[in-house]
Amino acid sequence: MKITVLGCGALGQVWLSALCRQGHDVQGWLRVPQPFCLVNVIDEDGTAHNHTLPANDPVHLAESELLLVTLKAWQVSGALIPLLPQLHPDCTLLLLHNGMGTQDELPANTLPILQGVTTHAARRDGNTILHVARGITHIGPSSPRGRAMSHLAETLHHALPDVAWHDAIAAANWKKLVVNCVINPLTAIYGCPNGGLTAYPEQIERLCREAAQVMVFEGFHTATDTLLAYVYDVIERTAANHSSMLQDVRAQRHTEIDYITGYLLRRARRHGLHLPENTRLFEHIKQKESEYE
Ligand code: KPL
Repeated sequence: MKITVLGCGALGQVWLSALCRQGHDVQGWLRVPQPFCLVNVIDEDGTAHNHTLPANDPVHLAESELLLVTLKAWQVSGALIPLLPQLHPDCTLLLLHNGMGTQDELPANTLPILQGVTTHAARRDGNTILHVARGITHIGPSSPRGRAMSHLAETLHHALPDVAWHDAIAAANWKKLVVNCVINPLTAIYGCPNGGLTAYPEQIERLCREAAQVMVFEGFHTATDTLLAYVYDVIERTAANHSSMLQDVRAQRHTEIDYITGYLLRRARRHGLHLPENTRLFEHIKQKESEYE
């Protein structure tokens, strides 16, 4: 299958390497155009995979059947909008990032669009990408034509298992959004690994209570306790991780807060809900970003 991966960061390189090893015709697409991209991934079992792959080839892009977008949420619309006119009308877009709301920033189009969330963990170490934990990628349709693309789950699963297809992906997206609303800002504020958050049970409970209220208004069947159990499960499974927001704040990078807590607050406002605890965290992270030198 002909595939372009937009965003060659840690997760993008893990996918490029996995798809290439599976025999797919893949290229990377970088912000600053390059003829090649170097992919160096070390799997969690220590196996190294080095590839030199084509990059930024407009013919490859125009013939791609899948555009896999692994950028940070705040980079998506800026990078994707100029590419949309160059895509084949049947090219499927798969958006794989933390947070929600990027699709609202895209112009109306008729492409099949899929949205996904993943629990694979990868991080950069110099010029190498460490694939530190295998996980599950949940994907599903978020445009009418996306519904006919379930076969892609199988294709992607063969390259980088596990991939699960969900006809109703919104519920999985919201659960991951809640996890990110709790873990990401709190770890960035307290400067601790995910496991350190067990010291803040009251705050976690308030955050989940507020998120549950919004989810119920959005039409999902959930409750504070269900979300709490899910959040604690992720905290436990990723106890040693440094969340992406903690890493962003430490490196003085733009965070994904606008698409995580910011998205939750925007949806809450539409339902006339006020979320004091989430608002406080949102403002705290915005304050931190404004203090970067
Ligand atoms: O998605 C994550 C992130 O760090 O962005 C979690 C699930 C919190 C894992 O660290």
